[in-house]
Amino acid sequence: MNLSQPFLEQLFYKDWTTIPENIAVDIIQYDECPTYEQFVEECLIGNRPALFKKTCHLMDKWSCMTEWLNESKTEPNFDKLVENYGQLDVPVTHCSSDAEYGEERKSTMVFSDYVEYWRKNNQNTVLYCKDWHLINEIEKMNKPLFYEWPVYFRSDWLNETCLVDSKDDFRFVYMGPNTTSTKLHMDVLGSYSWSANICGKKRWRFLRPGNEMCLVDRRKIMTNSIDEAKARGIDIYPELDRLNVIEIYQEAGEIIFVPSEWYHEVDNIGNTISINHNWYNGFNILRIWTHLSRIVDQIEIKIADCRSTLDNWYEHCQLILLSNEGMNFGTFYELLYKIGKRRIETLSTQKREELIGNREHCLFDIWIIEKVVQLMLKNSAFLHAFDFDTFKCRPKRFLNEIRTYLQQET
Ligand SMILES: O=C(O)CCC(=O)C(=O)O
Ligand SMILES: [Fe+2]
Repeated sequence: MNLSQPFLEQLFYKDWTTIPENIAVDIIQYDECPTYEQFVEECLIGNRPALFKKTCHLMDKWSCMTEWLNESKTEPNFDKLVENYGQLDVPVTHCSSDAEYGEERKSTMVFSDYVEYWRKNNQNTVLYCKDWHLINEIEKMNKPLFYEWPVYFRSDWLNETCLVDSKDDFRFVYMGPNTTSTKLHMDVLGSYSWSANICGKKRWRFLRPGNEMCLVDRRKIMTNSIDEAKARGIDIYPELDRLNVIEIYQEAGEIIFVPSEWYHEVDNIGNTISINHNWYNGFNILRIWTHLSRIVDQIEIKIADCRSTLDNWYEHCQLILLSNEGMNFGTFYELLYKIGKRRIETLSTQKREELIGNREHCLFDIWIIEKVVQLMLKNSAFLHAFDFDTFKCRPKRFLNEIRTYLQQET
């Protein structure tokens, strides 16, 4: 995660306040590992999808690539999986064509029962074991991890704060038979995600931000299936002819990077196992903030009629935001505060020679947090909904702390 001083200076000069349109429409394919800075530039800041091919060797040393698979490394080793994790409870989604994304039937199964279902796999139901917090469970049991967090995705404020606070994190394992799938969706809060395929094949279909509007029907409802919209045709989806689907197949041993706010649909081909993280960091934090504030604007419009009857109307909007998205402006601010404090702490306590390039990354993180908090203080919903004295540190005081720190360090 090393950034050089010249790269950091470039970041300081960049215009971060306008979010650029995604012009590029293709997926970057890396045959060799890019440098961290190249990935930051092309994918994190460029907000473009990428595929790390097998020749990058990112997953070669992961123990799950041998332990979870049969000898020829093509199929799951069901016996071994049951031996390792059989007694654990796992979340299971019932894939069906009619439910909306996120509204499919969900249940919990004991993993050994799930594997029994999977092995037979002759039922009509298609059960997908997804969003399984296996990594967290393994850590709690103090067992060694079965994968390594690739350096490209390690600047991760979301999981960093979840882990510090021992909250449910966003590191998942997905397992399922042929035809299990994830419907068209954007990741939570417009976060990035990455997905590493252990076995089987995934067909990914991406839409660049904004292009999902072509899948909105005349009643203003968006479909959750690209194929279904195509089958219904232009009479129902008036902008369908502008739809631009970017398709890619991900093989075992390959990693996909999903940028912020790109809708995507995923189909599994064959027995498929993958590891996936959702995350955000300094490079998309302004997008996350803009995304959150856009959702609040929509909530405000929806409940505008209660404005005169509710004296804590702004607070009410934030409560809705928290329950719908798992985050509101208050918890978002606290996250920024936590990361900012941690970076200042790291810079002040670690020896310079230990930090090397990481010093620049910490400085960038603090610098961009200052930008976001500054924007937050211009948002009337933030100013009205919260009593800043209930925060660990009032935003203006926090800004002063950051500014003083940056002045002395840069
Ligand atoms: O693999 C899947 O089924 C879905 C993965 C996904 O949506 C993601 O990684 O963002
Ligand atoms: Fe996703």
